[in-house]
Amino acid sequence: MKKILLLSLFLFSFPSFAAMNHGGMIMDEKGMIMNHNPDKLPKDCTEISEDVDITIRGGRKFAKDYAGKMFTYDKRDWQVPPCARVNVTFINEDDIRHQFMIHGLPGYMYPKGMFTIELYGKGQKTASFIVPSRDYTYYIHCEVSQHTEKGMKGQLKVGKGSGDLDSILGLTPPLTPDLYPIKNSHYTWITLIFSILLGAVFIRVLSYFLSKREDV
Ligand SMILES: [Cu+2]
Repeated sequence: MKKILLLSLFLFSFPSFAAMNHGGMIMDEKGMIMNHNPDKLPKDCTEISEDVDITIRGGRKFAKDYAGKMFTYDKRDWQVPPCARVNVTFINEDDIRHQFMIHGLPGYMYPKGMFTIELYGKGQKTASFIVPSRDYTYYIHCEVSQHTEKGMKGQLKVGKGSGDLDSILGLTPPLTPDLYPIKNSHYTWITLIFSILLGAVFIRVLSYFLSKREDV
């Protein structure tokens, strides 16, 4: 009886006991949060300077104005003060998996320097991370295969940041742009002249037959 009481106390002490918490990972049937950190301060911060709430949407529809791109976020550039607590609400508007993944955070607090919110389909999740004090530009992306290349990339500047990252839609050009060069040889010119001549002959023949019809 005592054991059951203890067990139920243990279970109900968690707000969501259906979700599993493995180390820095919180998972359920809708998605996953990695390295949620609402209170642990980076070594170089004495206190949380500010709470910054960010709502970010991800999906196909936000990329429709960008040629050759398929997915992106509704906004791709943020700036927060040093030592801010960033509360991210990530909304996935697609029926496929998307992530909000930020890299370069201190490894002693965030394993592999990452903080991630992942949604397996339409839905939303909120989690927090606290940024260090130095001016730096953090890389944000969706790691699902080809999604970064197809437009799902952004940046978060802490303080003044450390410059802009490349290939952010509407902000910076790609490092290696897609090029489709056409190699013109003398065959190109021969084909072009031949096509023009053929077109001229066709027009002459057509006008001849039309004038004959008018004569009748
Ligand atoms: Cu994605």
